Order: sequence, then structure tokens, then C-alpha cells
Amino acid sequence: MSDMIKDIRALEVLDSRGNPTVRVFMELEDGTRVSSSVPSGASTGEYEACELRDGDKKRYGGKGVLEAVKNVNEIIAPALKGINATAQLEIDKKLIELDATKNKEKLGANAILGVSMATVKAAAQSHHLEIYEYLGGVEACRIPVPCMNILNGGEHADNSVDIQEFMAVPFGAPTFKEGLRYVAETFHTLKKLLKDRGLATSVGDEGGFAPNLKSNEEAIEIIIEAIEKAGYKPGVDISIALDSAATSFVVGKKGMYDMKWSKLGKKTTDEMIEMAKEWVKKYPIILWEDPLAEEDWEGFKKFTKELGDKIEVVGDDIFVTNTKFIRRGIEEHAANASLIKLNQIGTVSETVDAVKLCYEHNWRAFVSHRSGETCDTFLADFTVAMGTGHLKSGSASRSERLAKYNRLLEIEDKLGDRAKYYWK
Ligand code: 2PG
Ligand code: MG
Repeated sequence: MSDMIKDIRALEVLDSRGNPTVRVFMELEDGTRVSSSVPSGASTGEYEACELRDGDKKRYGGKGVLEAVKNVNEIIAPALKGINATAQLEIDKKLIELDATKNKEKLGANAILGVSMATVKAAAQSHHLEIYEYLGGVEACRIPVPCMNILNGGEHADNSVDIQEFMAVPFGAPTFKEGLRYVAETFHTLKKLLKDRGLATSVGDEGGFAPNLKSNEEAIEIIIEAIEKAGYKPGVDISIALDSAATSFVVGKKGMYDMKWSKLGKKTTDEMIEMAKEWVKKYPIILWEDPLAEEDWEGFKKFTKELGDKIEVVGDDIFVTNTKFIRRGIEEHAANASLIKLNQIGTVSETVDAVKLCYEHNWRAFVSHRSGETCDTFLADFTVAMGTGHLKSGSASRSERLAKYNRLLEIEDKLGDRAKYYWK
């Protein structure tokens, strides 16, 4: 029986925010059947691959993806039928050629990625391999440290906190299973602390709490308290990672930021860096993503010069998982790590290229979910296959977030003694 692609079909389904997204079904000649669902961001970088939306205001406020679905069914499916599912590079190349635009705006990166991921899944299943084994081979045994986003702000919540993500990072745990327990317990302790203070315990898009606090620093302080009350040592067992998603703070002219949610007021790039330096001195911060806006390359360089030897400086909106921008970042020392989101670039092979480029230059690669997710767990396998050592998949609530963490528990269990867990 052959692993040739027999059929590809797409369907419009809903993501964790109730917005339409693309699900792709693939069937091989040997009877293998898989499906794959595409996530969607809220705080998106300007140069991300295009997420094709119908724009028909009569359906889902214009967010329908029927065009992308049609592109899979009518353009992509006929072009890929008969190709072996193991020919990932050939298939991804064909998808890029069929689209033939710079940012995948013709077919839609949502259509393309759905097919690209489904191809990996189908090939793995057809050859009786786990996805991480198929993609990563014998080397795939490093389980990532789960950077758990326990407090949400910015564009991901309706509260008074500017920083989009406050993550608890159990880098001192001996295994993934234990690390996940450390931060899940911290999450529950935080809930109790918030409740005791009469603060809201409702959650944001990524499952973290979204209370109205007086300041961003109060958020860090209450998390440190939660870590301690849960029985762990801040900076030893669990550290803190931040994603400012600072592109969402930009106002007026370049290099001006407005931390509007907390009403902290306007800050220049230099003032943002000074604030970060102070926080890094004061708090056990291990990683800082998008401390500045996507167009503030000079600021990123300065930030990295000041703090790059102390913490991991991750670029998300500035690099958008695109080797062109990551390469510039490496040359200009604008960070020391890149965020990795499959749908920012649109195919699995291009995402692998982005990770490899980071490794070649001693950068780290930080794999990420999107704020709009599905229960697809491809991300977990992908992270193990790439051996990135860390990932973020939201909090200890909302099943679409936990689906990835639970899959990692499964992989760690399956790998047994071969599983490795360490931060760096
Ligand atoms: C981010 C992501 C994921 P979004 O900024 O890193 O946490 O958010 O998917 O909204 O871009
Ligand atoms: Mg980000």
C-alpha cells in the first residue's frame, strides 16, 4: 500500500475565540486519515504570512475562511494528489509555488499551513511513527520547559495590565511532568491569592488570570508570592518570562510607547529599556519577548546589548518566524532568540529552516501557540522534534492550551529514560 495522497479536503471550523479557522483532512492511498487545524493570532506582526479571511461582513463579522477552504479544495488538492506524503519539501515547495505571492496572500497561509501540517501527520501515521519521531528522528528526546502564561494583559485581556503575558517557567524541575505540576500548582495558588484580595479570577484568551491590578509590577509581585506559597523558590525552581507584545504600545512617532492599559503613560525606547533593566535586577526574569515594537530595531539592539547576557531576548513580531528577518537580527545582534510560530510563515519546512538558522548562530528558538487556538497538538510534537527546550502554550486552563501540555506528558512517558529536560 502506498503513502500517496489520495484526497485533501478542508472545512471551516471555529477556534478557541469562536472565530472561523481552517481544518484540513488528508487521506492517503493506504487508508491513512488525518486532520489538522490552524491557529490564529491577535497581536500579529505586520510581516506575518497572510491569514486569508473572506471579509464578508454578513458572516462572522467578515472573519469567515470559506475562500481559504475553497483554495484547499479546488487548487491545492488537485495539485497534490498522487504525491507521496513523505515528500514534505516537494509538497511545501509546491504550495509556495501555487501561491506565488510574497506573503501567501493568494491561497492564504491558513490554507497552506493546514495542508503542510496534515502532510507531516499523514506521513508519520502511514509509517507507524509518532510525529516527533518522523520529524526529529532518533535525536528527538528533549521535552520543552513549559512557559506557562498564568497572568494575561494587553490585547489578550480586558484589564489594566499592559504586559500581554506573564509566564511561570519551571526550569529547575527535574522532568517535564514535575515542571508542569510546579506551574499548575502556582496557577491554582495564584487563583486563591487573587480571590482573597477580591480580584477577578476570570481568564484571558490564553487561560491566564486577567485581574485589574494597579501596575505591571504588582502582577510580577503577586506571581512571586504565588510561587512561594505553592512551595517553590523563585529564581531557583521557577522563574518568570514576559511577553510585552510592545508593538501594541506604539503611539505616534517611532520610538514612543504608551502603556495605556495601566495608564503608566508614555515612554521613549530608552525609558522602556531602563524600566526593563530595573525589573531584571529586582525580579527573577529569565526571558523577555518583544520588549519593544517590531519596527524598533535600534531599540532591540540596545536592549540586547544591555540585557542579552542576563536573559533570553526573544523577537516575535520583529522576526515573524521568517529567515529573512531572523538573519538580519543575527547580523545586527537585535536579540538572542526567535519566537517560532508555524502560521507566521505558513509551511512546516520554512518553520524548520527558521529554527535551524537560530541554532546555527547559537540563538535559541522559542516555540509558541497563538492566542486563538484549537485542540490540535501538532505543536507539542514539533517542539520535541526540533529540541528547542522551551515552549509556550498558555495556562493551566482552557483545553486548547492543555492539549499541548498533555501531549508532552504522553511523549515524555513514551520516551522513558531517553527523555531529557533542561533549560539550556
Ligand atoms: C504572542 C502570541 C502568543 P498572538 O504574542 O506571542 O502568545 O499572541 O497569537 O495573539 O500573536
Ligand atoms: Mg509575542
